[in-house]
Amino acid sequence: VIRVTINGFVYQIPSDISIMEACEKTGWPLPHLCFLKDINEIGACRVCVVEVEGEERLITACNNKVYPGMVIYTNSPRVQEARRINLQLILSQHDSHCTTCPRNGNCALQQACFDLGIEESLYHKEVPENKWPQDFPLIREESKCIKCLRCVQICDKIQSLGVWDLVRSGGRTTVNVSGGRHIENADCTVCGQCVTHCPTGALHGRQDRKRVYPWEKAINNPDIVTVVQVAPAVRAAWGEGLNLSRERATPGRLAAALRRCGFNFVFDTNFGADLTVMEEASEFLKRMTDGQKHRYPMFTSCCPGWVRFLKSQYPDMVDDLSTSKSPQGMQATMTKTYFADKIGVPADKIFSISVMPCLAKKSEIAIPSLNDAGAGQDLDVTLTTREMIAMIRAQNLDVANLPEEPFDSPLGVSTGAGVIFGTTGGVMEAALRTGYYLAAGETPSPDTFKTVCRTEAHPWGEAAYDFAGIPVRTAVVSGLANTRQLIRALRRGEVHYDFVEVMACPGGCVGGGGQPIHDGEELAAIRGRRLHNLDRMANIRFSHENPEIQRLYREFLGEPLSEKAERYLHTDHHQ
Ligand code: HC0
Ligand code: SF4
Repeated sequence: VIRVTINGFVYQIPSDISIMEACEKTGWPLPHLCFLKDINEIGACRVCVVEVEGEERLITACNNKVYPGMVIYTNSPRVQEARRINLQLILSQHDSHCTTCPRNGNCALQQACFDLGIEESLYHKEVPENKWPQDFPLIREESKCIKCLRCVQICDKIQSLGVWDLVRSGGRTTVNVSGGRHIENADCTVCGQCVTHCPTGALHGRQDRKRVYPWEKAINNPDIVTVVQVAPAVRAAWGEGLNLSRERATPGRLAAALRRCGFNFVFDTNFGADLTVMEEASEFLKRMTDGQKHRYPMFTSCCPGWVRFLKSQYPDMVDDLSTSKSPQGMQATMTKTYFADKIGVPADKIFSISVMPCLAKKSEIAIPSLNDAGAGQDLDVTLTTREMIAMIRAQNLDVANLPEEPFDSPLGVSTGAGVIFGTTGGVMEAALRTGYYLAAGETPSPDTFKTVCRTEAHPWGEAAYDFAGIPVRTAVVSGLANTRQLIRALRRGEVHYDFVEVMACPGGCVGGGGQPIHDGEELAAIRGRRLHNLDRMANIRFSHENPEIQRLYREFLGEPLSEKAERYLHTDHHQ
């Protein structure tokens, strides 16, 4: 413990922490744009500068440590003036058309300028026009980039991909796709972690709301039936963007809000998750008993960021991906086959939309081999949680006081197993619950397969079980740098598993690239707990006990892995 003085007050603080941390701990948080704890501590934006007695120059707080007896001023006139000048320099290269920016109202630069009383941009010059391909799900606007390098570091350190890099030099230095590549050829997984860590609107998702509205196109078109499905992780975060308390932001209120946006049917991707469990657990058991020796485990395939990663980084392992489609994909195909038959509407008159916490899902729906219903794409549009929030806001609804309503049936009834898909380890836990039942013929306690947290030894979690005489070794990982370590260990033969769940985004979909953004604050763990609570409160906690799933097999699919199930619910990842 050391003694420091901040703004005239004396504090005892731990030694060996940064000035930034010391100020935060003592109630003097500093403004910053580029700082991301443990990931980007480079002092590039110079907005966190402080004055330190005895030092001639102002010092960046994020990458300098405290020392005993240090005397710090966080808000002196000199500090304030320097911050304003630094912001003016950033603004000189920034396209400040805030009203049409996707980050309007949620932008660290906008906030810092407002807080520091910047009323006009002093040195503004025209910024270059955007040349980015507008059909890619992830969009970069050079004119909004403040060169904070967060995207470079997130992609490199957390996702091990290095899609972004600094290019050009001097005053023309900026960030772009590394190695002079085009984004389409840069092995980008479209996980969107760069988007959720960008302080401004320089990186954002492709906006697809205009494909659902204007109204005459899909919503309110009397010739078209609109169907929306909502992913598990969306319910854990949607309230954040609408200022709803946790108690108010229930799945039932979300269903009610979507109904008032004009969708004819509001379905739950959790139903699709239950269906994925049925197929994937059956596929896994078949693999475990097929008499063949498998060098690698079976990998889950529901995260399109992870699937893109495997295809580009380790193409020889693609055969070890589960052939089961993602819940989004299964739900979509059932919507335009089974459900279309039920309501007597041809598939090409159904406009099907999903709301996902994810950007990569926007690319998943365009993969030809996932479209099996025979009427164009099984899903027409995928919106992110952020786009859905904007859509609800556009209705001017009093969301907090909406009644809670059920999802529509038959693709809206789901279980606690489905809802935990949205958080790391949940797919595995849900699949093991049903897998055990299928193998042993008896239902275990739903809490038997709580995932083991990652250990000191590995950046992934592992657990082993006995399925009526079949030993089952499992691992769970999220974040692609962690995943790369796991895959290297598998390839070197250091670890052996039978079934592995991978999610590209740290914490799973709850931390997905389409979720509400809280500058630098990681909410995946809190949102994950919300999903586990929903599971605990659910009446049914096993996918195979979902009555609507049982009915779907009875009326349409036969049984898991039947010829029909293979045709509609499985895919060939090589296509
Ligand atoms: Fe996910 Fe999913 S859990 S990938 O994260 O499996 O996006 O929430 O919808 O499809 O269910 C995302 C979330 C999903 C799918 C589900 C899976
Ligand atoms: Fe998308 Fe979820 Fe995968 Fe992230 S973890 S890329 S949000 S599916």
